Amino acid sequence: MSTTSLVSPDDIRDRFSKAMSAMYQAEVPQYETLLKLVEEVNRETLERDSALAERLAAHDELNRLGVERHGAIRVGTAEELAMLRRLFAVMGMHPVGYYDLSEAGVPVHSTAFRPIDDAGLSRNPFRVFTSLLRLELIESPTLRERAAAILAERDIFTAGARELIALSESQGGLSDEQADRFVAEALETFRWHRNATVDLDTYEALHAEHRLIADVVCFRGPHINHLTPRTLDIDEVQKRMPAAGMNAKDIIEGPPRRHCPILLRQTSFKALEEPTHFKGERQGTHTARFGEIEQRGVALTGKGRALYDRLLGASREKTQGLANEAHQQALAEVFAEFPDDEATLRREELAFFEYRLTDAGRAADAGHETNLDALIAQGLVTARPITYEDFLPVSAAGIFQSNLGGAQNDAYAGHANREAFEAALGASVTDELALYAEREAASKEKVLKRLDRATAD
Ligand code: OOG
Ligand code: NI
Repeated sequence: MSTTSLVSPDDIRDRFSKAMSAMYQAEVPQYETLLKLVEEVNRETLERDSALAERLAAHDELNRLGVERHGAIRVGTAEELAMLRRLFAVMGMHPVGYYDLSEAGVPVHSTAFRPIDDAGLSRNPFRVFTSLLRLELIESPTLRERAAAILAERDIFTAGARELIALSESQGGLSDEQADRFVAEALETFRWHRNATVDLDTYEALHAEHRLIADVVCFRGPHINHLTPRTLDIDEVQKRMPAAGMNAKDIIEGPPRRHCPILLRQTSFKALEEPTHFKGERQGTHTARFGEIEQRGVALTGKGRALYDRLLGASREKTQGLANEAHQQALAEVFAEFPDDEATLRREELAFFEYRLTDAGRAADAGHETNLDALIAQGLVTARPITYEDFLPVSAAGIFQSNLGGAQNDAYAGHANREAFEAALGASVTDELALYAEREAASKEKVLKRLDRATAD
């Protein structure tokens, strides 16, 4: 019998996200400025909107408002991706969703490693958007082979990280001391290295094909390229970024500002030029790392998502070339068609909700309806929007592009290949819609069972 007591994967993820945040603030001081700005706007928003403050407090959200919501990395080979899957699993983070970015002219496909269950999400929702470079989309065989050869030379994991991952797998978790060591070792994979592994000419050749290829191929590891805190008012932070010295991305990605927020809105400060040493004693710069903020709303059903995609598509022509404020206004006009009250979103099955008993519902006794609408009308049950925990491919493409100097290559488009991604990952990715649907169904069943049992009590 083992005498080691194991810490929960959620706890390891919490330690890891905090260590990543400290490391990134030290590496990219402008990110620390962004965190301060977000904190300031969040504080002012809560002071202004006491209903929001109360709702967040009731949902136990206030104490983790300051923790980062996500980060992103890009890797070069199937082996790296497969090992990352095992590394993230130690922290209760599993691959959810498949994102094809080739459609947007970026030669990668991606998933998000994230906690899946309610307890994990509410403990610390930190997730990592992880992209795999698709060398097969590089047209020049010489360049493709050169890139593959450079990548074959590196090991992005420390020996200690590899040992602790294997140990976690064999003993079913890590002890407190092992977890601390694991976090320190894992952090090394995500650290910035100012020494490139190639000479400047090689860097420039890869950069000319696509800036992202140079970013993935020319360094010792997949440096974390951004972290993203949660803001309660993304429009306000966007507005204040320039005065705080940040070069803000032109527009906020995602849906417009609404009464009932849906999905995910994001913006960022643009990637900074960082001094880089190349082999052969040459100095240069590399531009990859930025800071982002996000504001999340309710998860949409397949039907709601189809409506979102249609309206976003319809807005494209109208918003083309507009500055943020005019862009937001045009977007809002197109999205007027999307119902903006919780009752309609629920009734029309556009969004996912979690059902709970009210105090009256918990005290209820005999024979109740099994119709949820009736139970809600009677004040026995409430429906609460389920937060969207994933990403949006069009928004992700916008974030990629704003940090790649607008470069894109249409020749990459039309190459979704989920099978190849899963083969590289060594596992299948979970379907995000199925996760929300399961949560909604489970909450419905629990509520109805309880009211049913109340009749027998
Ligand atoms: C990832 C960009 C996508 C998001 O929030 O949509 C992303 C990257 O630049 O590597 O992080
Ligand atoms: Ni991001």
